Amino acid sequence: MKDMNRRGFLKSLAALSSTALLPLPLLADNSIVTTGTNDKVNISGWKVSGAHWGAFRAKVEADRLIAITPFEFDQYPTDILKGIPGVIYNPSRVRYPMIRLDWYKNREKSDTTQRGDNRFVRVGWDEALDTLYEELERIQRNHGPWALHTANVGWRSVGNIHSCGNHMLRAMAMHGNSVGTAGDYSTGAGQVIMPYILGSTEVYSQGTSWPVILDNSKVIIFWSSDPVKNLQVGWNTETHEAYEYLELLRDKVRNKEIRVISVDPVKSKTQNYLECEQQYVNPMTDVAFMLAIAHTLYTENLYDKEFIDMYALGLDEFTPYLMGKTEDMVEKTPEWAAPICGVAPERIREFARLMASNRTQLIFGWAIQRQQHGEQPYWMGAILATMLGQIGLPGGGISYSHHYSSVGVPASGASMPGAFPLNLDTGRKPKYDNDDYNGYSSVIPVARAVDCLLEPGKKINFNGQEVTLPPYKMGIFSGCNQWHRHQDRNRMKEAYFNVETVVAVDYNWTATCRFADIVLPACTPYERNDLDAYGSYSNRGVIAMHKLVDPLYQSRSDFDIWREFAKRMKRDWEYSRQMNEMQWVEQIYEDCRADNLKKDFYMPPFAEFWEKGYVLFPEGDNWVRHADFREDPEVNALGTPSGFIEISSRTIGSYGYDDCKSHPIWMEKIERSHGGPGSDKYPLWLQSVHPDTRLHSQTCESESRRASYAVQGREPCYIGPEDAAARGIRDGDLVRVFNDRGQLLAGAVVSDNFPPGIIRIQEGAWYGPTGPEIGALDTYGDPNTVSLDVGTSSLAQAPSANTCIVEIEKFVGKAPAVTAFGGPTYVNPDGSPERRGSM
Ligand SMILES: Nc1nc2c(c(=O)[nH]1)N[C@H]1C(S)=C(S)[C@@H](COP(=O)(O)OP(=O)(O)OC[C@H]3O[C@@H](n4cnc5c(=O)[nH]c(N)nc54)[C@H](O)[C@@H]3O)O[C@H]1N2
Ligand SMILES: Nc1nc2c(c(=O)[nH]1)N[C@H]1C(S)=C(S)[C@@H](COP(=O)(O)OP(=O)(O)OC[C@H]3O[C@@H](n4cnc5c(=O)[nH]c(N)nc54)[C@H](O)[C@@H]3O)O[C@H]1N2
Ligand SMILES: [Mo]
Repeated sequence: MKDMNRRGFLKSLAALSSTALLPLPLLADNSIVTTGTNDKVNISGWKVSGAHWGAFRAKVEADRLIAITPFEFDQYPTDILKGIPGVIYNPSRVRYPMIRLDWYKNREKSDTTQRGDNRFVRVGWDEALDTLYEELERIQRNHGPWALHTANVGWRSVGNIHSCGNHMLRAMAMHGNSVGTAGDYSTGAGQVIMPYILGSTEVYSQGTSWPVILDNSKVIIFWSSDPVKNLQVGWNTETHEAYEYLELLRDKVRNKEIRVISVDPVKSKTQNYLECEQQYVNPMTDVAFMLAIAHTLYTENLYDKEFIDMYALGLDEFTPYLMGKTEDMVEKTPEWAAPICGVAPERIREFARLMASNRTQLIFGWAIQRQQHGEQPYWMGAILATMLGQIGLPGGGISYSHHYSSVGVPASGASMPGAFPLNLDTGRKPKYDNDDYNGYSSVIPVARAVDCLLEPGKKINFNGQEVTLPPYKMGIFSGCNQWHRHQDRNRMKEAYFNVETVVAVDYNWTATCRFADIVLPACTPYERNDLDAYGSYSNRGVIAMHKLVDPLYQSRSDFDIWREFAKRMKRDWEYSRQMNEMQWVEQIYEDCRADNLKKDFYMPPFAEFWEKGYVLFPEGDNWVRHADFREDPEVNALGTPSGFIEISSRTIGSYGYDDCKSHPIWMEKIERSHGGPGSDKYPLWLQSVHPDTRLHSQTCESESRRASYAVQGREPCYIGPEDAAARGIRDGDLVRVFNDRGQLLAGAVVSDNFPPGIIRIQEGAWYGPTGPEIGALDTYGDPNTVSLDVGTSSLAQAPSANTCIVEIEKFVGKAPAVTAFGGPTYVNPDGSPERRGSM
């Protein structure tokens, strides 16, 4: 199986019966998740469903999920699947509509400092939806659209009909306008800067096909990219097909056919898996490293002048900075960079020579742009690739997406199913058709939502425009966990004192519910019927999402919740277009089928699809990113202002920002470990990368899953042996991680993967403070308790989660119990304990 090439894979797809395969043990064993046996499973009669972390089969008996096993075509299933039973059955489920105690009594005049004390009153659905409706009426009548923030949707579950953000937004759009968001937490800096440089976001673009890379690249640099960890999940139901290529790459590394280097401060999962080289770099200093590489390419004449002449603009405006003739008047030599980035000068030169003398594929991840000045390393990466002159060649150039959603797996070319509409139908207007934002902006950069509450009316720069922050009075969250994803909990608490009403719609009692006023219980994706695209970029097929069990407690699907809400405006018929759940599933399937028929992709009639559970399309052709531009830069001009690669950008320069100039520059950070600002007091860099064990905060609620990685019931905090020894910390100890912004408890895991000065807590750990007050100790280990909430720069205003320094100590004394899980404290309106709710 090891040598299996694409053809082999396709053949095996065809040969598969309804017996599950035993896959290669790259990620997980293929056991029945809930029983742990390794026997082959006879899946006849098992239902099919999908998740961001893969498709699966489920055995259901008497409305109870008994067992799940990976989808028969998934050769590299992930252990995250084991979290699914615990997503449905766990003590943190949102069982009933709930209203926060003091809000229940005083509504918009409630004591907002009590928010987070977790005392809630159980109400019926009608009361909850009536209350929400009255609140929206009040907001639109008394204030207007600037006073409602419909927070951007995050990693809501897969499934095109129930995409919960679409439901919430469509329902809100029927009632009135609101403050929306631009960008996202994932690639906020990258998606704004790259269109100026290479003409598209790059981060969400299909990349050169893996087979092309494997056949042509001689050097591959994974730069802040950990695909073996991060390809476990995808935006749509993930196929995990890219792992096959990583497996082939490992063989090529072993056989010394391809040299792979991981530029990362830590030994990543990918580096460990491929057993490839690591190039250590001090955190947040990659730009200095890259400038010195560029300096070597330039001064040693290793750069491709012809390519630059033909395809790029602005080298002449950049090189004076490189050579120390402008700005700081410092030449960006390897000797200059070494003390900043921690890479020896000779090694920097070797790096430049290695890249220039081989077909080199650069593969950037996203964490490097999730830090202050995160635009700069992306821009510098593009400049290096341009100087190497290999953009558009097979196995050369630069990619910003190969760690994501199986980018690089050749796409089938088939159309994927559409989604439930998030906008109003054509010609329809909101009940309050008011566009007067009172001078405030109607759209804000997503990560500046907390600033709005602390600095109302402030004018900030954003991508060449001016944004005036609206001091909204009400916020609605659905499909995102704001109290996981956003930075700096204590700053958030202070800000939220100024919001009158917060609504959360979720199936699990996350911290976002705890810090809300009205909480509506959605059901999980396993309690409703739906369908999803199989493969986010490969367009591999369409997967049915069979309802596995009925909605638990009083939870309802997002569709049902918002259709019911729309009744309050007598617009439920319009909301649903008079179709029910299964009619929508069928309609969207049939639309997709009709599209594909035109393209000669066969899809069976709906009933047959639903019974079988999936349609798969054959793989498409190999593809090389930017090859068309290379072939003819006039006809296939890039989407940049000039149509060429922009080494310097006059457009960005014209904005006059001092934190994002007309070409990349090295800028010191507000705070930085390894000798940077603030490191005397807080010497450790806290990286909060994406979890190996979860999708963000999802599945953290699964008790069995959590037990498989938690340390003394807390989120792991990874630390290197030297830092641990220096502080008397041993593997398995409870530790307190802190800085001036906050403090948290976590469980130490001592690992050789972490060099001195660097610790890791994976994002998505549920926030569970000892109390609602500012500064309270977080009992489970949410890294955003201590992270920094600043925009990357005036250009993108994106989150800077990875700019964060801390200190850590062994926790002594009696540790407070973990408060993150288990739902609300049920109380009666007089505040006395209510027993019914918790039953
Ligand atoms: N420190 C730090 N912070 C980070 C990051 C980092 O690297 N470091 N990364 C950032 C990034 S890139 C991202 S994308 C964000 C992710 O942030 P989010 O997208 O907010 O994270 P999730 O945990 O996936 O939250 C999804 C929520 O939706 C709920 N949900 C799922 N399905 C449904 C549904 O069908 N209906 C309803 N009503 N609710 C549903 C889930 O229960 C969960 O609470 O985090 C960001 N935050
Ligand atoms: N298993 C799993 N996979 C996921 C997700 C998940 O939650 N779980 N989330 C998905 C989502 S929403 C996103 S946005 C992507 C995130 O994708 P990324 O943002 O690329 O992923 P991270 O895991 O945060 O970090 C990747 C690597 O960057 C390195 N790194 C961090 N800072 C620096 C730096 O300053 N310099 C250098 N050279 N390296 C640095 C880290 O050490 C880590 O090895 O992942 C997706 N995939
Ligand atoms: Mo993300």
